[in-house]
Amino acid sequence: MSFLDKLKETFSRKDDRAIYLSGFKKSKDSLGGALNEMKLKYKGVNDEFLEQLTIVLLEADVGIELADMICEKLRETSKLYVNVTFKWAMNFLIQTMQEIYQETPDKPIVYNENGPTVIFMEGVNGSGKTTTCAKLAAMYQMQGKTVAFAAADTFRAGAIDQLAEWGERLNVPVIKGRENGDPSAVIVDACRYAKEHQIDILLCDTAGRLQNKQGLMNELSKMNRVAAREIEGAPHNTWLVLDATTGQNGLSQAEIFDQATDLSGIILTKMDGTAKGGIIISIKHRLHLPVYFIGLGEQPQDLRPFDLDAYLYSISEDLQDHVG
Ligand SMILES: Nc1nc2c(ncn2[C@@H]2O[C@H](COP(=O)(O)OP(=O)(O)OP(=O)(O)O)[C@@H](O)[C@H]2O)c(=O)[nH]1
Ligand SMILES: [Mg+2]
Repeated sequence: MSFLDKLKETFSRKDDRAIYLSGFKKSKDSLGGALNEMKLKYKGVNDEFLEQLTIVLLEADVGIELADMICEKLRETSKLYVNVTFKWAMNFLIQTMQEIYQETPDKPIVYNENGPTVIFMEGVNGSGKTTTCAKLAAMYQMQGKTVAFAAADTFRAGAIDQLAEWGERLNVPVIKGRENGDPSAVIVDACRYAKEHQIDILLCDTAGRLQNKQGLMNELSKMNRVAAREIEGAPHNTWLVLDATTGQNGLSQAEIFDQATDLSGIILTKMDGTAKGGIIISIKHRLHLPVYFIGLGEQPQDLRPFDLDAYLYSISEDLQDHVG
């Protein structure tokens, strides 16, 4: 049984497959569609085929380093066979993408058994941190957990009110400080509130400034220190919220934040507007950070867990019917 056939079989047995697949409609149409078109244009794995494949992978935001690596591997391996079919090449491609993502195991989300679980949301301006706080709150509430928000973005005018509005809509308490005040003070207050009120999940919205790396590092390390002082092991998770539409720039953002703080995972937002899901593979390869969730819109229910098989299946679904 080929890799694609196996992927199809395991994925068709998965519960809630529609939920997992819904985030990759654009990737399916765009990357899957572009690969499909290649079948009609090229015979075998030759230079033109590999050149076109590189372009298609770059358009999906896999990044130049990985696109070259995948194509080189495909070129070398194809030399071992006399007759290389399109189906073989597609199996090799999708399997290689899976292998790259799985080079390092995904770390599971950490939950604190003995009190509130503290989650820091970080990322550049406009990436979707505040909206993602609302989405995560709705998800955890659905799971029967109690949630609170820490409005630790004291930097941008209006940021506190934006989170407070979500708090009101979702019935989530919001711990606020003064605008332009010290965000670490908000973290301290929020941790204390969470302990006193038996809150399960404390979501901390932070300011997304990247202009000054040293400033960012100092601010984040102070917030880390004070959280750890209040609640053992806090922050238990530090997630980078990344706008999928920013392309390979997202990779350098992830690198800077990863140097400034100890990131534990990624949330990729705005996947409803782009087919650039390939960044998932390049971030995992470069920084060993898993994607936990993807954002698919502006409402609290527009969050989905990320599933690698769903992504790979979406890209290859149409290929399965056509390849011969
Ligand atoms: N289409 C779409 N829009 C999103 C998604 N996530 C966030 N947005 C929108 O992106 C814009 C910025 O989102 P915010 O949550 O305010 O981003 P932020 O990172 O908190 O921004 P700052 O507070 O300025 O640092 C808003 O208009 C959101 O509605 C998503 O998954 N899909
Ligand atoms: Mg915000």
